[in-house]
Amino acid sequence: MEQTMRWFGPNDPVSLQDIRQAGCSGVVTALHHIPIGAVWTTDAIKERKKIIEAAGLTWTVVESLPVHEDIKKQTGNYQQFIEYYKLSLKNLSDCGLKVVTYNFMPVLDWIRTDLEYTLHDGSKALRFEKSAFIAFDLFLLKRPDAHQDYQSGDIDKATQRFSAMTVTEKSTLFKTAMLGLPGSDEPFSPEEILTALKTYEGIDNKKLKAHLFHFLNEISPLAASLGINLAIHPDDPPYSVLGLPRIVSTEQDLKEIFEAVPSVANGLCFCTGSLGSRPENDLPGMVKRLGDRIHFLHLRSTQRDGEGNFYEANHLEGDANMYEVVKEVILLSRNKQISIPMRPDHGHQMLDDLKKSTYPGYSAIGRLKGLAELRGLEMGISCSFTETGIQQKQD
Ligand code: CS2
Ligand code: MN
Repeated sequence: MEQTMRWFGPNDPVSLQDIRQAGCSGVVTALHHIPIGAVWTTDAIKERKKIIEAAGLTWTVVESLPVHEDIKKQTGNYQQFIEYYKLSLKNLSDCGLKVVTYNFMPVLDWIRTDLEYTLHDGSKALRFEKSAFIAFDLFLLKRPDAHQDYQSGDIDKATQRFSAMTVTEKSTLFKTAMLGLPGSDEPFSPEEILTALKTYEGIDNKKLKAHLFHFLNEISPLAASLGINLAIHPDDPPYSVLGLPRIVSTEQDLKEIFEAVPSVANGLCFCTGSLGSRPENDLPGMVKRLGDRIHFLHLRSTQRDGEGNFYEANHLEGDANMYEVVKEVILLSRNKQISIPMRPDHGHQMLDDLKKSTYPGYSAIGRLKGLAELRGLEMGISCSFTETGIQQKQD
């Protein structure tokens, strides 16, 4: 695996020097200052590339080239936005970029209810708590008809949970749930969210899938001809939230996406954290079966409970069987003679970083720890394979 870390650009409190010292050869970044939908010019791309290379690193993966909401809904000038997307891909390829990550989640990216969930050792993790989220939806956002999406037992639990919260806890929950987009510290306002949610009325999973397939049919041939691999990021969490459709949550979803556009350029960012918070997703099996389309890896683990809650665990602990995942990745890499870019996706806020303010999940030390553990795991498995003469992928 090629080791990388995410860098949010020149305003990121974690520097390129930090990332280099963590042992990375590459960074994963995006031009967050360019409005969603606008073309990334070669000048802007080159400028960013120059900064990264001056620090002795490579810009390995674009994360993300965001997809405009009009493309997801097929409203307004969506065909024009698809053309802009193609232009950005062409410009990225002209500058030597080869892997482009994106997602197709309506309105919001990831959702958590707690950014400071304190673990037994005092470090902090991101957490999703079902009752708190339902309480947010029903009593803070006050989404019309939200109660129809929940079972009465869950509503009772959320009601109790909410009445036990202090005013400060309510306001923190509100800000956290509305954060939505990594790379921005600007939460949405409730009015903005409610208006955006309304624009998805009439768009169910089937329709959103058709819109994704149209988009992929448009961009994949170009990506293939440019030598760019597209990597769709799964939904986080991998199920419907706030009544919105979600279509990149299961192995079946991914199979349909790959069948709809058979080109290998139409691929996946295999995020074990997002997919792993849904118990039926068999992560090592998915690497085995979908391996040809995996162009980028996000490695992290979540710890679920039986109640629909999860928190982000240490990279080698929690529910993801990281040993089996990394073993499958190594077999895949040997078989295909490639090195897939990987980054530790999130890390705990710990040690000196507890005093600092960074993008949620993206402090330096927790990610460094995750990366170091994953790198050790990879080396151990690789060496044991070499000793036992395992070279090729098994059935
Ligand atoms: C990331 C995603 O921070 C994260 O959880 O893994 O937000 C990811 O960058 C996007 O969904 C990709 O478009
Ligand atoms: Mn991820």
